[in-house]
Amino acid sequence: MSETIISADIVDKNNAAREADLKRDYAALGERLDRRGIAVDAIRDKVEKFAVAIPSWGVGTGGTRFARFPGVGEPRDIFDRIEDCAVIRQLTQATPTVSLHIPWDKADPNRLKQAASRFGLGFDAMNSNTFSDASDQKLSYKFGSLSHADAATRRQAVEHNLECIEIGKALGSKALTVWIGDGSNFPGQVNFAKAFERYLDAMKEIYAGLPDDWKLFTEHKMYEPAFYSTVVQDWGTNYIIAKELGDKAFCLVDLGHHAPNVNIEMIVSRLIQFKKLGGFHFNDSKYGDDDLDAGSIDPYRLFLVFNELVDAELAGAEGFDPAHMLDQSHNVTDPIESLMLSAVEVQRAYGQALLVDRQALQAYQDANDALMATQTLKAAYRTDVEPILAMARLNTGGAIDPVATYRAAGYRAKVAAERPAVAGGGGGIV
Ligand SMILES: [Mn+2]
Repeated sequence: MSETIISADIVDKNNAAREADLKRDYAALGERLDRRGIAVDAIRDKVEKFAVAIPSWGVGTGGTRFARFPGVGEPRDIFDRIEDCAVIRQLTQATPTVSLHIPWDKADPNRLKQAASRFGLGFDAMNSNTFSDASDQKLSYKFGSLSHADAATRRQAVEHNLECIEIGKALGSKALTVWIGDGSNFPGQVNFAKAFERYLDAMKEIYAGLPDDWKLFTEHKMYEPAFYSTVVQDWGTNYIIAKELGDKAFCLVDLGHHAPNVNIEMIVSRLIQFKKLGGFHFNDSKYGDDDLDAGSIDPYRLFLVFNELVDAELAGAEGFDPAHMLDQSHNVTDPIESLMLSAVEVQRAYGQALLVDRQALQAYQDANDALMATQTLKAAYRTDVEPILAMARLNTGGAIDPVATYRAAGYRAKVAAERPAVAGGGGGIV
């Protein structure tokens, strides 16, 4: 039995105050879904099994390009970060794993394992960092890492990624996510083809160090920190990388890493069709890589992404097992509250996508009935699945209302007293 951080009494008391209403809402929704031939309990069972990983860096306050305004009780190290992740897990029951970032989370692997298993947490994908310089680093990544013109700098970046794999092996992780900041700010600064060739050669060395049961995720990003070109710019480049490297290499889609108005759900469909969808960094954006909370700006887009995922899941697409991770930055909210709500939003999109009448949809598609086809999606999207999500949390020991319960528990005030404010600190967001 794993330990919990928020006392069970507080969770029970908060649930008891909401349980009768929830049961009525759940029964009413069940009746409505029954008329559509959908068993509410079957949807709830699937939602209960849905999981999304918390990025360790997400529990700290992020910064803007201009300033960082730390919150109170911010985690001081990875062990504090694990405790914050345990709170998110306890109240949502949707986030059983933590995704670590090296070197920010570097610590004795045995201690890390112990700290996580205390709260029943596991480790998701490892994340390497060659987009900033560590204090003890010999060569700088100012002008790139895996694609750097200098062989010794590329070697250092490769070694760092191999070290991430070694740490991950000790922790029971099964994947490495690589995102690089390499690119250029000026036309002519970098030779596109040569930089990509150097990157591919470096990635082949990393891939060679990957255990057989691991996956390698590469993350594309259109711009930032490089503002003219990036080496891994878009999903097409990412697909080429995954094809060049081999069967264990997959593309990771961060929802904020595309040009405005790009049809991300179609990219998702393509990657599924050609067996190269590795997983997601969920977040939301209005303009660029804003790293806002999942579903906060365009929840319909999140639903449409999940519509593709559920379509593949129900079709039993071979080898289809995408990793779900959050990747967001918090400047004006409590990161724990934002991460809990984002986990729930991702779960909500999954629940709504499970309600799509796929038989009807296909019939409308075949009949070229555009209006009814799109209304079929809308009917699922318009359904308020909150009672299903809340019932899934109640059934699995979570909170019917995670944020209200978290606030009632006074966790932030408690850790503010235990964790003195520190100047600066990590919190880069990729
Ligand atoms: Mn990301």
